[in-house]
Amino acid sequence: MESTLVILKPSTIQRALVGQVIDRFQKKGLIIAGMKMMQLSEAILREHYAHLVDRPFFPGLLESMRATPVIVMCIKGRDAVEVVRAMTGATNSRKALPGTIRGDFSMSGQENIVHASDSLESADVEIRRFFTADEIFDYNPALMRSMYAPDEL
Ligand code: IDP
Ligand code: MG
Repeated sequence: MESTLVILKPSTIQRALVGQVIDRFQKKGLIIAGMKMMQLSEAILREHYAHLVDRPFFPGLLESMRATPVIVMCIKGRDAVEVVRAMTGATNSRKALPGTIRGDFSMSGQENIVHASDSLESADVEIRRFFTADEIFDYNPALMRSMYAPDEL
């Protein structure tokens, strides 16, 4: 099973969409292996968004990601990285397809509801960036056998 990192961004907290977004992941059959609220520091955001620090919108992104605490989630499932990315939709929410989280809940390129890891490699790094080992729980819901065929587990 793969694990991936999701961040419910400050706009999701402000707009009271936390429950609806988490509901989508749970209904899909993804497992919440870790979840907590935290205030992101500039330092952790510079690391997390290292690929964007030189972009003109970066100061605005920093401010936006620090506007309120966020909710960080470690989400587990078969092919979880790809599945969660697909559920998230395109970066610019106006281009994100209807049915995706960004496509359904946002009109913005910046205020786009969730972060989701873009590869297995970044998921591993990002989960360790936001969680300590004892904050990730290794359990399987009782309904696991109804959610997957035996050869998919
Ligand atoms: P992703 O979140 O879809 O992986 P990235 O390119 O990694 O997209 O960008 C990280 C975040 O930076 C985006 O989710 C968005 O909040 C913000 N961002 C990316 N491009 C722009 C832009 O052109 N203007 C404003 N914010 C942007
Ligand atoms: Mg990204």
